[in-house]
Formats: sequence, C-alpha cells, structure tokens
Amino acid sequence: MEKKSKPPFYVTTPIYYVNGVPHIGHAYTTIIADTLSRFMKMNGRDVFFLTGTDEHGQKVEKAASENGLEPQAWADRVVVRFMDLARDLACEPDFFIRTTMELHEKGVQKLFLKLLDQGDIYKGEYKGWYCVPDESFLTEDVPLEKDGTKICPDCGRKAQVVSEETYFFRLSAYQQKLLDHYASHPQFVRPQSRMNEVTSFVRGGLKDLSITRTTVKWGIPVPGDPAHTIYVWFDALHNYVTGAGYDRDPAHFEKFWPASVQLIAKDILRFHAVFWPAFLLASGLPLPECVFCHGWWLKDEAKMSKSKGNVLDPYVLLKAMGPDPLRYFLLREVPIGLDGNFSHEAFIRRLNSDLANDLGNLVSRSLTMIRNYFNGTIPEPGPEEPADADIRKAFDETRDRAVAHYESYTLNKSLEEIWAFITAVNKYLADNAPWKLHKDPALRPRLARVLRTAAAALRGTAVLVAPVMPGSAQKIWEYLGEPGTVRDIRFEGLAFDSPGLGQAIRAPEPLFPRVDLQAFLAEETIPAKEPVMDEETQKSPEQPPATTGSSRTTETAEPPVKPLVTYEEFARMDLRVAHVIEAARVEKAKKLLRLKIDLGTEQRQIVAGVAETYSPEQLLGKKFIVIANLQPAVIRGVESQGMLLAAVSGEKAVIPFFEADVPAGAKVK
Ligand code: ME8
Repeated sequence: MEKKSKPPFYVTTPIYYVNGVPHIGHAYTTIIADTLSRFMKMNGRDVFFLTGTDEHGQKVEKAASENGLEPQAWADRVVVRFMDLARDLACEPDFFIRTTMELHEKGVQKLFLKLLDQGDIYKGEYKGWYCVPDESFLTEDVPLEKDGTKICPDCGRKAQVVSEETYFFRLSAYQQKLLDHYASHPQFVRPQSRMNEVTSFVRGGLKDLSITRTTVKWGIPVPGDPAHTIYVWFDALHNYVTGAGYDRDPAHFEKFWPASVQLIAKDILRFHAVFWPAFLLASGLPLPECVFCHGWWLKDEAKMSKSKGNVLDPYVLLKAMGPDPLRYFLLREVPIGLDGNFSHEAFIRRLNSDLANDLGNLVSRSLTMIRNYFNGTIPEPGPEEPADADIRKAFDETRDRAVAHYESYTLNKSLEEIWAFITAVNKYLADNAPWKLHKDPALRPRLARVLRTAAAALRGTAVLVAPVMPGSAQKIWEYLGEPGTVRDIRFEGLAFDSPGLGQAIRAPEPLFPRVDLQAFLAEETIPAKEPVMDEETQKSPEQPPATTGSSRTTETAEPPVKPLVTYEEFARMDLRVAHVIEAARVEKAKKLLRLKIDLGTEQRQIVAGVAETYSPEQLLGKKFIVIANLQPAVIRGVESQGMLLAAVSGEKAVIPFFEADVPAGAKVK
C-alpha cells in the first residue's frame, strides 16, 4: 500500500449549545473549519472534521422548560437547526457529535473514573459563585458588588451562590505543567495575544475545579454516584476525543488524535487553553497542536449572543445567493483573530465588487469570447509574449502564497492573494483587448493566446478558491469543460494549465448576480429554504394567507377563493386557543411582537406581525387562535413556534379575539 507522507489533519469547532438557534457567529466557526478541511484534503491530507452540539447543563435545561419540553425533546428539535445550517453553508463535517450520544457519555464516564482512580478527581464541598448563562464558576478574585452579589467577568451578568457536595478536578497540580507546555509549544494557542492572556492567567495560580453538580439533573451521571451529574464543561470538552473514536474506534482515534487545530472564539478561551489541556495531561492523552481563537462578529459593536437577542440569522444572507458569498465575506472581511462588526452594506459591497465584478465578470467575459470567437473550443495559441508569461508567473507565485496562507490558517490573506491575481488577469484582458484583436484575422493566433491564458487563469483560480467557495469553483470548472470535480485536484503540482485544446467550453451563467442594497435591505427577513416567514404576513410562502373570513373583499387580482381542500387536509392543522402571558416588541422590527403564549399543556413563543395594529399591552391577557403545529421559523433572529390568525386589511392585521371565556389550549375546528 502506498504510504501517505503528509500527516492526517483533524479540525474541530466548539460544540454549540442547543439553548437557542444558530446565528452568524456559529456559521463563522463552522465555515472556517470547513474551509480548512477542504483545503487540507486538496493538499493531500487525510482529514477529520468534527462539529456538533452541547446538549447538557442548566442552560439547556432552562431553555427546554421555558419551552414546555423535556431537555432531550428540546435538544432533538434544536439540533436539526445546527445540522441544517452546516449543510446549507456547504459545510461537510465528517461527524456531527451530540453530547447526548451514548458513545460520548460512555467515553466521558470512563475518563472521569480514570481520573478518580488516580486521584486527579476527589470529592469535597464547593461553595462559591456560579454563572448560569456561562455555565462557569467565578474565580475568587472577582470582587463583590455593592449589593453583595458578584458579576460574571465574562458576560457581565449576575452570578449566584451555590453550595454543594462536589467532585473536584485537581487543576492546581497542573499549573507548572501547563506553563511548561505553553513555553515549549508557542503555537499551542494562537494568535500570540491569546497565548499571552492564557499564560498570565495560569501564572496567577490555579484552584481546583468543581466538576460535578447535584442541583443539575440534565447531565451525564457520575458513575457509581448518580446524585451527581458531570459538569457541562468536563462533559463537553471531551467531545473532541469521544468524537474522534476514544475507547470506541482505536484505529481512527490513533490516526487523528491529537487534533491539528481546535477553533474557538475568545469567549471560551480559558476552557480550551487551560482546563482542556489539564484534563488531557491528567488522562495521559496528547494535547492538540493548536487552539486557534478567532474574534467575534459584533452587531452594532456588541457581541452577538443568543442571550442578548442581537443575533443575525444566517438565512437572511443565504437567501437567493447560496453559501459562497457568505463564506467569502466572512473569511475575507476580517483577519481570523480580530473582531468584525457585521454590516449588510459591507456584505453586499463585497458581493458586488469582489464577486460579481472581479471574478464573475472575468468568468463570463473570457468564456463568452471563447464561445463567440472560437466556437466554444479552446484555440491553438500563438507564441507566448512577455505579458502572457507574467500572468503565468503571477499564478505560480499566487498559488504558493495562497497555499502558505491556507496552511497557516490566515485565510483572509489567501483570498487577498487570489484577488490580486484576479485583478491582474482583468488588467491583462483590458490591456490586450481580445475584442479588438478579434477584428483582425491576422491576429487570430494572438487572440487565441490571450484567451487561452485567461482560461488557464480561470482554471487555476477555480482550484485556489475551491476551499472557500466550493459551489462556484465547481461551476467554473464545469463551464471550462473540465472533467471530474475541482475538489479532486491537488494543490501540489497544480500547474498553470489551460483546458486541453479543442475542449468544449460551456455557456456560463452569471455566477454572482449583482444585488441591489436597498432592495436587499427592504426584504431582509425572508430566509431562503428553511421554515420561512415573512415579517409582514407572518406566513410561509407555501402556506395560505393568515386571513379569516371571505377573501372576496380583497382588492387584489387573486382569485376570490382558493381551490377546495378536503376536510382531512384542513384537519391536519392543529388550531388552538392561545392565551397571551407576555408580550414585547422585537427590537428593530417595527411590525413584530414577540408573544409568550399558554397553550394549556405548554408555553411557547411566537412572533407576530401585528405591532402596527396592537401594542404589547393591548395583547396581554388576550385569547386568540394559533396554528399550533406549524413548523417553527426564525423571524429577525427570533424563533416563532406557531402562528396566530388575523384578518389582513391594508397595513392592519386585525386579530379575532375570544369574547366568551374559553380555556387556553382548547381545540378550534
Ligand atoms: O460556548 N462571533 O457554545 P455556544 C464569532 N457549548 N463566533 C461566535 C459568536 C460571535 N458573535 N458567537 C458564537 C459554547 N460564536 C459551548 C462550547 S466546546 C467544548 C463547548 C461561535 O453555542 C464561536 O466559535 O455559545 C464560539 O466560541 C462558539 O460559537 C460558542 O458557541
């Protein structure tokens, strides 16, 4: 068997909490991981890419109970969102781990017992401050506030005192070992600024860490002492080894562990750069090569987070444009370690300039000329001139630099290099003006050389951008009439090669249609494929309008009444009486209210496009009809688990309320 010379590559994302739906921040880490995975495969390495969900702990328990569900049922519901998002972003993890999987739970229990047996875990009493939203214990140096409470230094919210019997992990024993590791592995934490932060934190001293809870039921039980559940971080961090096959698939585990790069954002740096390597040192497992900490995507200069409610729904940006522009934008706009303030304007600007203008036009101009001037086949060229040789040389240099940047995870630099090359090719075409050469039959060999050079440049560009924009790269590949898939090409040995002589070029379609910013902003809330709701009508496109009564009064040109449905079709809808128990406006959405409704057996949140007719106060305590079995949807980043019925008349949405008393949850038929 041929022996692979390059080492395997293992990349991870954090596993995301299922206490809310995914947003751009989650999309970002997953896109980085997928891009690295695709690049490394094209660079000849065997790759394992792991992502997943963190499903235990108080936070998830709370989200589930607020939504009237058992934690597992809640996790089962939310995990689908994360899986779908990965797919819709064209991300292809090799394994999606959930911490509620048996394979993970068993691995965690085994590791817990090992550390208990060897004395790295011991039983004691914990008294101190705990931050529920962060699932984290506060260190003693956090000062008391005037009111006697403590504020979590990570998220700024109030912590609470907990006092309970607990198992401790002997973190203090690992202080020097960690410092030694940082010193001997300067790339263990990147960028350097984060390494400095971690080193000084550890130098400040480490206290033993409480790693079990008796008050949290939703967790992996401590083997032999089920009153305790394992602290969510001890549980979650080990996904990186259980997911790779620890104690389950030794061959796979040996091959891929330790991870090559573990991607995180700075919010979870301490967990990954201090606790995690300490757990691994204790278990005798090798440490990951690198914990790479990227910055935050901010919205209005604040970190996007589910608990702050300022999250951006990735589907808004995926609509109609597919994943590639979003992947490109997120990777190009900011260097990986820095924060970026997200703006739709910047997104559309890059889409129009870098993608539609620079790359899209280059593809369509070059290929259209080959089709028009040479009947769609690559022509026999005249001799190479210095300008052609410059492009060939520029490609070789671009390839080497882009590959070096991909290898060192500086993805924005890689894209900068590739776009400098695209600009050079556009200039080459402008300087050599094939449309003018075409007019003189004597210049046909020269024309052929210029278009062949352009085709070779496109071929090379398709390969170089494939890790970031897999779909568009494959399209360019196919337009060029190249066989197979671009992802099967290897960077090593990638030459500046035009498609073969006589190879048929296909008619290109516009790769990146230009987007009008104003039009885009005006309909910003309509996601593409998922359960979709429109802010105005609050209905999905496939669903009937949310009107009741006769539609004969509508002024539109629509037929007066829709085609007949059978009773069975109607009966598939579960209509219920909903009682409004909380009502608030949705920030920055003038038409939307967020309503908490009681359905008798459970409470839910719905988002309703009625804010122009009703204030939140007017709806409190009211009862109306909702469709209770409508697929949930995200509207302006807020999840809606049902839809109320209202008559729509012009700008108004008028809700029929129940006048007689009727219990919440009663069926409507
Ligand atoms: O922390 N900008 O899960 P989580 C950039 N379950 N990245 C962001 C981001 C933003 N505004 N918001 C989130 C957890 N992320 C734990 C992890 S791992 C063993 C357990 C990304 O759902 C970023 O990768 O809060 C961040 O570290 C992660 O999502 C946090 O996801």
